[in-house]
Amino acid sequence: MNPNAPFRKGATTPFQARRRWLTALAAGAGAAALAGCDRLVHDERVDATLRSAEKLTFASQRLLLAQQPLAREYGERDLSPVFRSNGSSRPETAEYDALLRSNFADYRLRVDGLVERPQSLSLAALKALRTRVQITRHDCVEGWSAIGKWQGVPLAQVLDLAGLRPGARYVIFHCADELVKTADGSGRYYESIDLLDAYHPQTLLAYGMNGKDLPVAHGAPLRLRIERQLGYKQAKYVTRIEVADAFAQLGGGKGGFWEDRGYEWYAGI
Ligand SMILES: Nc1nc2c(c(=O)[nH]1)N[C@H]1C(S)=C(S)[C@@H](COP(=O)(O)O)O[C@H]1N2
Ligand SMILES: [Mo]
Repeated sequence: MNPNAPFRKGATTPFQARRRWLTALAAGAGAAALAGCDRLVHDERVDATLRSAEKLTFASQRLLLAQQPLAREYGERDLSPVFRSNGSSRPETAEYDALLRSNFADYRLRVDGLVERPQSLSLAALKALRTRVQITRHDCVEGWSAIGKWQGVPLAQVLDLAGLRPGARYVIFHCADELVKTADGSGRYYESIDLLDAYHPQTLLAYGMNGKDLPVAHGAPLRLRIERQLGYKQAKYVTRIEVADAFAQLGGGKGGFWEDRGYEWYAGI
């Protein structure tokens, strides 16, 4: 069995599980279209036709994208000799300084919101969960790329620990840094993704980079890797994960620090 398979509960095949789940996600609107897609989806010509059909719902389009789910993975020899840091390179708060001094022994990842069992996880607890290593290319919207090796726990594992409650649709990442210094904290970095990307097998909470602990400049002790989207979605310095039914209530209402400043929420590569 593929240990990275996102759906492996009971006797249900991954395909059935995904269909049921996506059908629920479509909340009725796209359900009819989805039922049709399931029968046709293995035919590439049909895929192409469907992809171009404007009347498809968002959920059905995501079902098609799920047919080519993995971002490309590379080999050790492809690793970039230099992987630059971008945005914040160190949160400038007393709390973060204290965490750094203890080498993150006192760090806790909070998981709350629409979950059955809110969590407060130490780095050791996160490292004790299933681990995954992947070598992928990071693409920043500013026009640079770099290939790095990431080690971390699949976000799906952490979400399963907490257990999603009905109504859960988004996973919001709260970060320790303020990219823009403000009096009211509105410059704090945050991001959000939907459940399809949250349960993607390459979506990790990474604590390791290129075979070492995640460096401060790259988001220590924990950062998101979501490999089919652009650099600004890869939230660094994650301190809290909130499961929610919406993100309009947060920040500028667009789902992320850069989204609030005009960037796309879905930053597909
Ligand atoms: N918390 C936080 N996460 C962040 C940023 C940031 O400034 N703060 N910058 C984003 C951008 S635009 C990019 S390209 C990547 C850069 O990751 P790196 O520093 O590991 O290269 O982090 C993203 N995640
Ligand atoms: Mo970026």
